[in-house]
Amino acid sequence: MMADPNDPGEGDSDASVLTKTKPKTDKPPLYKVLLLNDDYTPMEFVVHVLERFFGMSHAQAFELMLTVHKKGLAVVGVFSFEVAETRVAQVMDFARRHQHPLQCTMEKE
Ligand code: TYC
Repeated sequence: MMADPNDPGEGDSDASVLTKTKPKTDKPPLYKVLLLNDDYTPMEFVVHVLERFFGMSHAQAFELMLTVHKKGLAVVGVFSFEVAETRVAQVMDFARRHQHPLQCTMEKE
């Protein structure tokens, strides 16, 4: 016997599917974009990356580059998932095209 195509079956009326209520006020998750130090990427290149992809002034970019150089890493900014993912991809692609080993990653806040 063929199933009646108009019969919703259990799919639409399954009492075992629990309804989860999610408050609309939940803030979207934020992601930190981190820049990592290495021994080879030129300082001026890192400064340029920070100006170009993160809209920093030369002074801000230079200061953050020095923080990464001295401490090993630093948070460049905090963004939505999509923006963080795009910035990381832009930095990694730009570094790769210039054959620098610069690493940029993201992590959930
Ligand atoms: N340590 C690098 C140098 O001495 C400079 C550098 C800074 C590299 C920050 C990466 O994220 C970085 N040339």
